[in-house]
Amino acid sequence: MRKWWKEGIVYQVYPRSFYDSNGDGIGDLQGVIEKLDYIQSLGADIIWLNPVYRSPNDDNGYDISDYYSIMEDFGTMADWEQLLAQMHQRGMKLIMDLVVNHTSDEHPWFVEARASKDSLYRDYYVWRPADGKQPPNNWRSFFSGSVWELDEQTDEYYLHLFSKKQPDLNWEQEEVRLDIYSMMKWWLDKGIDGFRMDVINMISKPPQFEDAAPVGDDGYANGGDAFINGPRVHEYLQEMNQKVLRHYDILTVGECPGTSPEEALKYVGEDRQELQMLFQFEHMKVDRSPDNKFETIPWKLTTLKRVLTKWQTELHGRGWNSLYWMNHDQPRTVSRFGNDGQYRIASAQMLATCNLTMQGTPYIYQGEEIGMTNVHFTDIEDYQDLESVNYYHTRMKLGEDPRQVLEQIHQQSRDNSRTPMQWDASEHAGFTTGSPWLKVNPNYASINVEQDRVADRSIFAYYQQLIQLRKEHLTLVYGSFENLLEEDEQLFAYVRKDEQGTYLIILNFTEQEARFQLPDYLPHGGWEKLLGNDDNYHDSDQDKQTPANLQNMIFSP
Ligand code: ISL
Ligand code: CA
Repeated sequence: MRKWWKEGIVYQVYPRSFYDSNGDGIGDLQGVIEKLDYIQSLGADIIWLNPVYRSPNDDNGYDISDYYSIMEDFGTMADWEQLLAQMHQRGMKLIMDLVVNHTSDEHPWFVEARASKDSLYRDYYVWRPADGKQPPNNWRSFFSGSVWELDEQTDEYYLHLFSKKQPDLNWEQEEVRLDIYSMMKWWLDKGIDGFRMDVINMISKPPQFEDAAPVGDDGYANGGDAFINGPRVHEYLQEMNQKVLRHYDILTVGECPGTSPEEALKYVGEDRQELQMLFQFEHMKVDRSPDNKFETIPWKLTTLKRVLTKWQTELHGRGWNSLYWMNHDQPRTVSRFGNDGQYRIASAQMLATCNLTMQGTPYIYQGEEIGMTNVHFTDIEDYQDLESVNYYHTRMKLGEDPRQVLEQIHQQSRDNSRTPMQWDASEHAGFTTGSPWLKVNPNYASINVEQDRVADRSIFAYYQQLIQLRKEHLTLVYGSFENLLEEDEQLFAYVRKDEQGTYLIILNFTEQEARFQLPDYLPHGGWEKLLGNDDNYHDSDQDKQTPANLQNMIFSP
């Protein structure tokens, strides 16, 4: 069935780093309002806004101390209402981040909860008695160290999968769930158009909290098998759907690390009444060691294609995909999957083509549309992301070489995506007139929105064409997906097809030219090139289309 949230293009705004309207060095809501023309001109019609709620900012807003207020750094509720109104006037939709696996430790619920064992809010969080000096189990937090923190006052440990300033809510407690549902309704009744749900597949933890294996050199183990897609998660989401979601025409996307297509269908299967789509992370793992996200490993195109193809085909007709190369937690797209040197522009365009010609709802992260790259801070002090900073200090304690650890951080740090948006070549890339909260990538003088606009080959303009094409050819949204070259390490070629048409997409992921052989069962000759960035291709070449050097083409017969 056709749906606005299937046909829409999402632009993700990380407000802290997008545009600073008042010179305090921090991006803000008025900054987003000022740049709505920019986002709309790209062709995006939905914005996913990272958390803007009140927060002490231990994890840049993912530690919420009041779900009903706006963070002062970002502005006021009036600013937020103005943003929503202006977006709706333009026919754009606003998706808010929903962070309900945990709150801030400064949230009044937790302040109350930790005050005494008899507090009315005690059971809003997960507590275990202190038995000697050992935490209740050996799970490692996503941000290093134990998932348990001893609360001295009541001599019990509380659970935090993320930082110790992000205590996990206890979803077993019905009052917690009902309070969350009321809060969701409150925002939906203000007129928002959906939620991106932070680590929503981790909200149900088996109460036994058994040790996990294997134990790493830091003394901890990954407890994910227990709490990822935990025992009651679907019960909770069906309840949330019944009580809240089904009463609104909204987009819902669950962030679900560690989820296979089979598991995914339990969340997004059309018969399930849970969510509409989720973010899967399998393609975010192709270049990482399974035990350590900071350990970059060489990746193969065949692996990436296998993962993407599996999601395309297994969800087809049964659930809906979301498509992305990056977000605020991931390295920059061109640096990771393309080439951020000589072929930066060609590869940014090629990767854009891939993201925008598969089945699912495409997400574009701020700066991706101008080919922004990873940053290489040489001093750990320049990194702000607590995941990177904690990792660094943990590895230092284990006696590792600081240069090597910094090199790992260069590749995989979340700050790669969080450096300020590069608007122009003026100081601080035109992001702020003040001093930015996180240093601007030094390459801003050559990579910025202004520069891209006047360049011979504009990435932004290419995105515009691509989005236009997708909107005009709905087969690119709804059609089936067939991977043509499973074993090829250079080309990703696939066919999108339905009653309306057939489309052939050829992408070269390498720096070398590649030869594409049309399979016999596809028409030979008569293909029209709709879009592409390979200037060397001529229509007379029909059977030997050769996308060169990280370039790509889209054809239709
Ligand atoms: O497990 C991962 C990828 O395989 C992680 O990147 C995981 O997705 C991430 O740590 C969860 O992210 C979300 O919740 C965090 C917050 O810091 C991130 O910014 C947010 O996107 C805690 O709220
Ligand atoms: Ca500001």
